[in-house]
Amino acid sequence: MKAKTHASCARGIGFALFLALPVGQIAQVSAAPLLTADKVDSLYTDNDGDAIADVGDIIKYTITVSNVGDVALTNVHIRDQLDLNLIFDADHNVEFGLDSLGYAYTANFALAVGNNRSFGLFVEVGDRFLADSVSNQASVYAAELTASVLSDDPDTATQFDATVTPISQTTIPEPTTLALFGLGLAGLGAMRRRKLAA
Ligand SMILES: [Ca+2]
Ligand SMILES: [Ca+2]
Repeated sequence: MKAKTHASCARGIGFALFLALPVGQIAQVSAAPLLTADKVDSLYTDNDGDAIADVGDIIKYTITVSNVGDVALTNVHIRDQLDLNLIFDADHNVEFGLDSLGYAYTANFALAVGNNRSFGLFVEVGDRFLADSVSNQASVYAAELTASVLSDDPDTATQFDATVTPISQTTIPEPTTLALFGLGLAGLGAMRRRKLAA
């Protein structure tokens, strides 16, 4: 007769333990890592004082990550792909870096059960903005989670939705820009005159 393998012995012992355990212990709920991320926009610098973000103004996103599960979270970090017309504000950002793919990101951090942590992300509205709003959404990762979690705009009822910021369309070129534009035209005219004279 063939001898029992170690694996089959282990299975047998395991089955015996399963039978011996009280029902309450068998039904024990497993640990559930869980986090949420709120993303709120605000106008940090409003150059023309119109209370709307427009070219040159700085938007501050405040992203708050909360550990709402029953497991301590490690290697938590935020990644946020910026709209092409938003400029990462190197002067104000201290908690976010920018990678070569255009993602703003935080360093890894730990988050105990029930704790939260907020981060400020500063972006400047670029001068090629054609839309009347800009939409941004962050993703949050943790070693204990099998998938990333999308941020939510807490100002709207929809869950896990992007944060949408209105952008003003009434940007008037500054006098210096107009003056340079005029000089450029004058220079082109002079070049053309020189070519005709040659
Ligand atoms: Ca403004
Ligand atoms: Ca929402």
